[in-house]
Amino acid sequence: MSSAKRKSGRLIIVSNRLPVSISKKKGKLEIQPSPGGLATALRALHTEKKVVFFGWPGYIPENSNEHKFIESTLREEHKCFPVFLTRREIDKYYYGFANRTLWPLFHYFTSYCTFEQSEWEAYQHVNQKFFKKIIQDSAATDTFWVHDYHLMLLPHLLRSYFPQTDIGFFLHIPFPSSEIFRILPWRNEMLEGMLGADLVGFHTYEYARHFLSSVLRLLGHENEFGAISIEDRIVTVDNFPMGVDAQNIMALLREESVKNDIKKFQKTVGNKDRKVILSVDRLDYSKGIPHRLQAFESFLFRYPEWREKLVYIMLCVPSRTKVRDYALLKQEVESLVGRINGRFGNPGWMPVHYLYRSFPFERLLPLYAIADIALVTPVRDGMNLVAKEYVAARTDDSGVLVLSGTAGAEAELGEALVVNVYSKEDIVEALLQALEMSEEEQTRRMRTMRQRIIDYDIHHWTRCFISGIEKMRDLKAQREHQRLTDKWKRKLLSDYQAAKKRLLMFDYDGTLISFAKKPEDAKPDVELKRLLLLLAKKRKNQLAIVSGRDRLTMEQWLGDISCTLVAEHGAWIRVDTHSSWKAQKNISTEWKSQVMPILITYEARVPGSLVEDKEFGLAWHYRKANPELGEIRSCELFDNLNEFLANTDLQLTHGKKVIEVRPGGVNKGQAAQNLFMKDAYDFVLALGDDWTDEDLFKALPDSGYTIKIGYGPTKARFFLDSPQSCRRFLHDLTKK
Ligand code: ADQ
Repeated sequence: MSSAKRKSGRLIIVSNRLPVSISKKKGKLEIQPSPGGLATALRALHTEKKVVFFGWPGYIPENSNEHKFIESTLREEHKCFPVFLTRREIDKYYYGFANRTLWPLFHYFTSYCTFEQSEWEAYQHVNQKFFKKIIQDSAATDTFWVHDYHLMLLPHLLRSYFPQTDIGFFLHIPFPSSEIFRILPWRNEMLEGMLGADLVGFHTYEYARHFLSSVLRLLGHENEFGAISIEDRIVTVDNFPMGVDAQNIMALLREESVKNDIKKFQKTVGNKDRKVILSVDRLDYSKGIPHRLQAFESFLFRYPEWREKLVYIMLCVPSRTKVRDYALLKQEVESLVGRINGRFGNPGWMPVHYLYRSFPFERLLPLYAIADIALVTPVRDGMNLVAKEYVAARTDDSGVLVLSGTAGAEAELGEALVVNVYSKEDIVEALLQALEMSEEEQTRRMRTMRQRIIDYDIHHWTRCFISGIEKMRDLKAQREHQRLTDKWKRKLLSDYQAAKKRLLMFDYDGTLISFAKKPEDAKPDVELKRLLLLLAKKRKNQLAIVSGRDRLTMEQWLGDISCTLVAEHGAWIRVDTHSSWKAQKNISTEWKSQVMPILITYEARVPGSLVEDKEFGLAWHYRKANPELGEIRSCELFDNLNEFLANTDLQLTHGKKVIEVRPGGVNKGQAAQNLFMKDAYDFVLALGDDWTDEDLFKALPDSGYTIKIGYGPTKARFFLDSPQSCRRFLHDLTKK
């Protein structure tokens, strides 16, 4: 059983708003479900045991009695721990930084962004406030799942208080490209905040990619298949497309009251002579409402034969009404609706039915059920649950979804009619296509989408994310097990002391010395030379430096130490100071003239990169290049060379910021084995950082001490976190 399954703490969900909200009507406090996509998701978790929620209840208590009453009612009846905010905090943090800075920026509306120092300070302060409230009522054994752009600093705050605790973060809105993100003056703080989590989730692969690219460019952290090593932790970044509660939607559709509403609507708005087009949104500029209305107007103008044969029901739920841009949007939408109805309507037909209010979900469903077309055309949307709810509600597989390509949902709903919301033409033609679509084609498209929505529903989403956190927990436990703790270090040193003959094999770059921008700058310093000389001098020790470097450099830098030098990953060996270099086998170098021009092309294309010409190998280094360009080009070069070298016995490796080509059969493992066979060693130690050192670790017996410097998957028995820790460890060895 994984450690995850054994864990006994609670799951703590933290979001700006609780799944329920408080309001006061006629002097009486009322509790209602909160609006919006995130609240919908949280409600699905509500029934889970051992889940509790922290968030703002949407209300400012008028006195301490109300405060106490709300606190105890929410806690006891709804598993909710309210974080109360003041009017000023709501203005500056919620309406300010969250909704005038982050929301527009992350949705690519840069011209709507404000960058106010006081709002940023309020954002930091409220994240702190959440943190302080949470730690009062939680423990290190709990698992934390923090949601959305309001609380991006919280994972880091929790991490500094609970270093080992499991923390997940999910962003419900898009993560923009790094070109956009880096406009934010406090960009590094935001990234560091998110990276406090073990698992960072997004709706789509694209958002995850954008995030990884910002982390690389701004903080310099590389990733390997979405795993970022930060000091002694690993943060995994992945995509978890959120679903809807499809089973619940289908069950509600079977309820009498919903069926009655469907019948009623069929008689009034949608009958067989009149098609229904539906849209459901929060009134937000990211939802593309004016674009859609303008396209609808063009449609009525261009295709007069459709007038009176359709009706557009446009539901808008009020949102962020205190933000100026939202108030302006409301005016714009209302004036467009008025214009269309005035221009095309008549006493018996109103083209647009505009409803500006929130509906209980049971009242929304009949509309999904009767709508022939759902027109979901956000300009930019993290996911868009409305599109998925519509599909889930089409239990007879009829209906057409028109969906913009800039909604996250598009990645999963390719059978929809996908439009570019900025092209009026596109929407007009998609509307026509939808209205004229045959029943067979509707069924074909809808059935596929519906099955997907059923399979990948909201429960699947929560399960996947939580099991992602559990995997991280297991990984942490495994890494903890591999840490070279003081206890293990004592055991190693005592075995070292007791041994009669010891073989010590050390990689050079990234192990004995930190990486330098240029390979020639990583010369051994005085301290390193002293440590190596001391270790080599001990009678019982056989010291070997096993490197990918060329033999000339090794000779110049380390030639005076009485040890074995292995160069070019094992192609060359110099047994001791009195011997000369020997090639391990008869190696041809004819291939180099063919590979070199390819590497030179990349050297020219990637400023800062350079080609190293070794005797038996060639390497292209890109440590000094722009990290992102280097990563992209290195993958491209690797693919090119892979094909080019397919039928040769050359081997291609992608190490740390380097791509190398060298003859087959030459590797550090082979070299280690040759050394190991030479004598009867009763203590073997290997230190390395790169994956070329994995060959070395694999070649050694299980009783050997193998230590990886840095983190990441490894065959080594232990970890040390950096070349600096490695130095300290060498000091300890010299003292024995
Ligand atoms: P939202 O921007 O709120 O969510 P969306 O995903 O479409 O957008 O969710 C809206 C939810 O509100 C739906 O469940 C819908 O049924 C409900 N709703 C909309 N209009 C309503 C009305 N008039 N009355 C009642 N209910 C209404 C944010 C992100 C999205 C992301 C979600 C979830 O902006 O991109 O999909 O979070 O991660």
